[in-house]
Amino acid sequence: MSAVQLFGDSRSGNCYKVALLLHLTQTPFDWVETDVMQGRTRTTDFLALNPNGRVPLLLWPDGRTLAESNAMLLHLSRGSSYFPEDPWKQAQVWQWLFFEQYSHEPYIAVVRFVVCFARREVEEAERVAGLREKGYQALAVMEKTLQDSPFFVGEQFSVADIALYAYTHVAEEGGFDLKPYPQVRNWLARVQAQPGFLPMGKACS
Ligand SMILES: N[C@@H](CCC(=O)N[C@@H](CS)C(=O)NCC(=O)O)C(=O)O
Repeated sequence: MSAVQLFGDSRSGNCYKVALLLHLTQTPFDWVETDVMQGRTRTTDFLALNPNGRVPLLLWPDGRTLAESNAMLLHLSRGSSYFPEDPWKQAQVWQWLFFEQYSHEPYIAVVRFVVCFARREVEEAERVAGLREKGYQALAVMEKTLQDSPFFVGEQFSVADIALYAYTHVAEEGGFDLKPYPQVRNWLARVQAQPGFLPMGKACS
């Protein structure tokens, strides 16, 4: 039986976080490169799989699909060490996954996209400045949290860390300065030191 397929753009942190978890859990999968800049998520074939027209997307051999990177992290981490057993800790994981999608990714990832891929930093200077300010607010929340614990949910490296790592470790590609965030930088190194860690290819120069 063939493996689950992960449709993703290799420059995308949302796609990388799913590949990283699959790699850490040694789950076989086939990566299907789907170039968002070429509109590959907006073709009729892709929209039939995900009407929301976005990657990542998981497609199982029996035809089931799952969209939304953090839903994938939750589903794929069940029963593994990357998702805690304790219900309170599970709620804390959800808290950080929602934080990532509402208060972090829309700023840190979007600035990186505008600067690095769309290359419109000059044309969209005002928008970028506003997004950067919100991105720095997210980094400040992370810095404060990591003063008290090595990972986002205590001592255990979890999918909360994987979700937040994806765009934080490439924040500098969007012009964010991580020097004033020593706890965040130490945490990035702790994530990179996890056994089985898979780096994301350098996407932007
Ligand atoms: N909330 C979604 C966001 C997915 C998303 O924005 N994907 C981008 C790439 S990172 C995309 O597919 N963009 C192509 C498009 O909108 O056409 C998730 O976490 O999976």
